[in-house]
Amino acid sequence: MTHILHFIGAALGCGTKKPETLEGPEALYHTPFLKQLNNLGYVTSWEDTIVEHNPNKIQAGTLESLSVVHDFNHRLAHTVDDSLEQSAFPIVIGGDHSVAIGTWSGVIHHLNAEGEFGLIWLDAHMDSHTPQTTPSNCIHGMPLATLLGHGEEELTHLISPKAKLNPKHVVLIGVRSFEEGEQKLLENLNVRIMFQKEVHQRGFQACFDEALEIAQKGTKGFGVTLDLDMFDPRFAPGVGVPETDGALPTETLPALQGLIQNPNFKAFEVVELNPTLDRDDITLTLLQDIIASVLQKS
Ligand SMILES: [Mn+2]
Repeated sequence: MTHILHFIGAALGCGTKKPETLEGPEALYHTPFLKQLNNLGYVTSWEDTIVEHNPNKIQAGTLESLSVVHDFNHRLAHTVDDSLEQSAFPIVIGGDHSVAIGTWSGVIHHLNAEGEFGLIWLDAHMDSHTPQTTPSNCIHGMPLATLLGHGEEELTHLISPKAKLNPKHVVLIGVRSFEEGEQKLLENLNVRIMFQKEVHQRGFQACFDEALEIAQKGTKGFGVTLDLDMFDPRFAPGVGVPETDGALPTETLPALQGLIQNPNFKAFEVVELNPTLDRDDITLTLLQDIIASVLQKS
């Protein structure tokens, strides 16, 4: 099967206090990576880069940036929807993690799968705050709660007023830094959380296999959103909120290998590359290795 890959840059940084995160997509764009993928037999294009519009110069990492995040995600959701309409496989490159609101709202809308879509959330954090529980006011700490239907209507009602995700089809892997308010929300919703401690005990492969089952059972498809801060900072220094004791690429990448061949897998997203914090392109190179693993054909 020939896959048409649409890379979509999601250049948003106002969901974090380190807005240079919006430079992530451009860093990948300027590498020869897409050309190399064409040589692997893919039909690849950099479809578009959605760029943050902030005409009133609202400060990044505040709740006031909600309108900027809303406008951005509205455009991103339609771009992702268009890609799927063309039978392409969207690969979204962030940008801060609040771009997940647009990516998955677009995918779920396209599949008419509100409440019937699986999402695997790979992250050091829970990203499940609401404006009422957030200690930081950063919207990149809220996208999972938003997709579950909790938070400001301006974002939870993006594209449609329905909650995009049903908690029973959602899994987090790699969590090791979180606050009480978001933990309470996820626990009340019975979302399966695999803390990094569990990953250390069982191995990433076993955890990911279980996540695949949860995300596919009773759904119309599933997606994976990968926050580069899931990794130990030794392997991914170029992120805004690094957390020690993270995942190892040598363990994670083999589990992701060939995922593209699963017909239920509908889109992939990698976020939080901050090139200004990277060292020797370590994180940019890891980002390419991750995508290459997912796309590897057996
Ligand atoms: Mn995140």
